[in-house]
Amino acid sequence: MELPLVYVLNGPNLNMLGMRQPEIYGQATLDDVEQICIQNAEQAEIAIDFRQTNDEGELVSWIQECRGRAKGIIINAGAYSHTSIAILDALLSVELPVIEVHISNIYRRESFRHHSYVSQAAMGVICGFGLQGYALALAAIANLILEEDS
Ligand code: CA2
Repeated sequence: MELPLVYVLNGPNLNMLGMRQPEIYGQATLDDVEQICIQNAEQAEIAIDFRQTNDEGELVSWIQECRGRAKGIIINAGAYSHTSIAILDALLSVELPVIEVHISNIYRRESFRHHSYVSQAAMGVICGFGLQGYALALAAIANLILEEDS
């Protein structure tokens, strides 16, 4: 039986994880994030497509690509979360369950990070739990997909 596919999309500067600002984002790298996702997807019996881009348009294209292919989207859109109506529109257009993740607690940071356009398209938001947020998001989306299919 084919496992349901979930896209795990990461936005700008997340490729820099582990290289700078460890006091905010920790020591782990994006490869470590991917490994956590692979392990937790296996446990949750879902397949994942894990990607990162610094390009807003590419994120929009990847979200559009999910239509008819994926059962859900986990997205850390990085700083585009706070600015991008294009990403919000793409997420709304695909009509899939979306979970938003942020490594840091965006509400304990600068006020410009307190609003996220992505949240408007999300079933739920996980922030402030570091890389563990991706594991939590995978468990949550697996449940949502199970509920939808039953
Ligand atoms: O906390 C998160 O996951 C964020 O989405 C990370 C974004 C930030 O703009 C959001 O407000 C919250 C930043 C991506 C990581 O940027 C780095 C920059 C330098 C070194 C390491 C990471």
